[in-house]
Amino acid sequence: MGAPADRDGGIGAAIVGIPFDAGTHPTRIGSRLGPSAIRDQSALIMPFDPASGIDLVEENGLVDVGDAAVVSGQVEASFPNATSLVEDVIDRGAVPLAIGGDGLITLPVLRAVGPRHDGLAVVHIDAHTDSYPGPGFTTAHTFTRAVEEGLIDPRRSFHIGLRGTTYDPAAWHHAEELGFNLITMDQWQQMGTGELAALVLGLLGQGSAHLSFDMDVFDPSVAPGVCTPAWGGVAAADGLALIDELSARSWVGFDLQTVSPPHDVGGMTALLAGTVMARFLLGLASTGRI
Ligand SMILES: [Mn+2]
Repeated sequence: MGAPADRDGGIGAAIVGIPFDAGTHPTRIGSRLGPSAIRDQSALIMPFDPASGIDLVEENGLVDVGDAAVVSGQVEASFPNATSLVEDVIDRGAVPLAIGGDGLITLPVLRAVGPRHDGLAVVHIDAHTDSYPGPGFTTAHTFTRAVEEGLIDPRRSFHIGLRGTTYDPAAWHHAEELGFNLITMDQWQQMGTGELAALVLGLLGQGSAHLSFDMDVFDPSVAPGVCTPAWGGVAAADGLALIDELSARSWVGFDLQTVSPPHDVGGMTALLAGTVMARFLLGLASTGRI
């Protein structure tokens, strides 16, 4: 998309690559290649939005600070570097836009964002809760660890788009026990995107919030290149419409994960991921946040 690595005069939003996956998925490894694939496809996303008149790169200080120094599967060696790079851009006054990587990359991002905002809410859009019971660092435990570490307030946080099968019968129940608000894909489709966005924005109120986006919330027919596909997801237009509705408020952080280039078709999942990010940025820019 032509975002520079740095610029004079301050930065508004900063892309941070976290090319890390836990390596624990039984069959589909590849999201460590996600950041480079999204950058490649972002050549198709032009910086100027004719509908709003916004130029994302020139007028809003978008930069791409590159990738954190991480090694897939090595949590202890990698996460401090990812957290540190996100902290750097926050300290420069920018909204961090982290790109993974698998769903576990949200944890080092929240370790940077959470301590700067009391009672941080997370709106997690995903087919899965990633809030399973039990110890360890896998993509199923990202938000369990985030709650235990006191990084977020689960009672102001959401998992949106839940569906599909699970290996643990307690998966959804455990997320509710932690305090999260759960909205299944069935509920999303019944209430419609506008009503869903109003519900979420109403609970968030004026408090600090972070948006975490797993590409598998989309149906595999539009986003095949993800770590854990689940049929019955949203169409591209509906997912982008939710981003449009939600992005028109102040957000203190953003991450997007699970693009898996070896499973993609013609780069279309990576292009959709870049488009989600661009639409999120347009929302921030329309509110004057960046
Ligand atoms: Mn997921």
